[in-house]
Amino acid sequence: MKRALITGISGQDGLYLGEFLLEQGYEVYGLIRGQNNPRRAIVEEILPQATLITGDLMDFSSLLRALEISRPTEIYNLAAISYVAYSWDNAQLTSEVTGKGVLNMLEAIRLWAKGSLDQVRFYQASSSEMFGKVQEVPQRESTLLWPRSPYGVAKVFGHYMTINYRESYGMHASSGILFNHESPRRGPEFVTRKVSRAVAAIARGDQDSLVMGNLDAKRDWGYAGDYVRAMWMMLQQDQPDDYVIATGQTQSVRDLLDVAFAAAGIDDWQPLVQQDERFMRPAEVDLLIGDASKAHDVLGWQPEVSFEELVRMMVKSDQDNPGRTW
Ligand code: NAP
Ligand code: G4F
Repeated sequence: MKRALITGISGQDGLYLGEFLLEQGYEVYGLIRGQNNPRRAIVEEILPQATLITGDLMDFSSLLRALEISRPTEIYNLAAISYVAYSWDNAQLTSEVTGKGVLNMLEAIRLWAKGSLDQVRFYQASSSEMFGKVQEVPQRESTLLWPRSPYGVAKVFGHYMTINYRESYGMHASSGILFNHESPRRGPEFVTRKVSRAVAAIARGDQDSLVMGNLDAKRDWGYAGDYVRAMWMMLQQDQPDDYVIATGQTQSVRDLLDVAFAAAGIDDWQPLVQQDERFMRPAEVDLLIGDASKAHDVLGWQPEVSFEELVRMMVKSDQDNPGRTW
């Protein structure tokens, strides 16, 4: 039986990946942090067959312990401080977790696996945020990285460290450069979920308006369920590599508002939405659109859910489950 260790199992992607790997017959282990993590109950509800191990990416010995307990053949490093806006206010912490945490995990694997490093495969959750001030449109694996946030800089460190372990130790270490992906389980701090929750609340009459930041930013938004499949596909390849995972379409935050409000039967959202400086960022990533040709050709991966289907799915979920944050 294949055994997988997922860091960040309590996050959006960890929950979908856990479900996917259990369906594939894996024994699934997940790293969960804190002594009384409120998200543990969510993981236990969605993934009752998974075994949870306490640990933190900043605590090297806890990573070694997690490896010893789980003895994984595949490790998916999804844990991170992942909210870009937060990373300016907590730049050092973000660097420690999202950046140096990757090195901690890679080094823990190297020391734990010793002579059997070739028996272990590693996935790193790299990000399109690394492209930042984009130097090419669309962005592909070879596009120059120009991160625009402490989060983006930390992800670049983790990305190159993963490549370095591949080149230095022959480790089967792959990076997925994933563009934005969303779902009804998306954290409420991210723009798609903030909008889907607000639209549902406004349509119910529980909220009057919505305060937003930059409406002109464009993102390549896909569905998280499609993207975790790509992570797994990368680790099934004979050779490790880096892959862009994206839909190849881009929409603005304004487009997101169009589709989300229309899904609730509201055609004119302009009077309901205000903009405020407090949601603007010190430096913005204006345009992301990915070229996932390599993933299509080598992995045979294709996204299955369109942007419109995704947004409608999220609004419906928030209408059906008022108050739920995951
Ligand atoms: P998420 O929902 O924010 O989940 C982040 C996970 O990391 C949570 O399980 C969180 O645990 C855990 N975590 C945070 N700090 C930790 C620490 N010090 N030690 C151990 N675990 C820690 O993120 P996501 O959307 O699932 O994304 C998964 C990964 O993909 C992240 O690395 C993210 O940066 C990256 N990524 C995401 C996207 C996207 O659009 N979703 C795109 C590209 C890359 P708690 O539940 O305890 O907070
Ligand atoms: O949903 P967001 O916060 O996601 P962002 O910054 O693109 O980052 C997400 O995707 C990355 C992949 O590229 C991941 F690596 C990262 O972990 C995370 O999952 O913001 C999207 C856009 C931004 O341009 C932001 O300025 O929406 C704009 N926006 C406008 N008003 C807002 C708001 N974002 C948020 N969160 N809240 C607003 O009110």
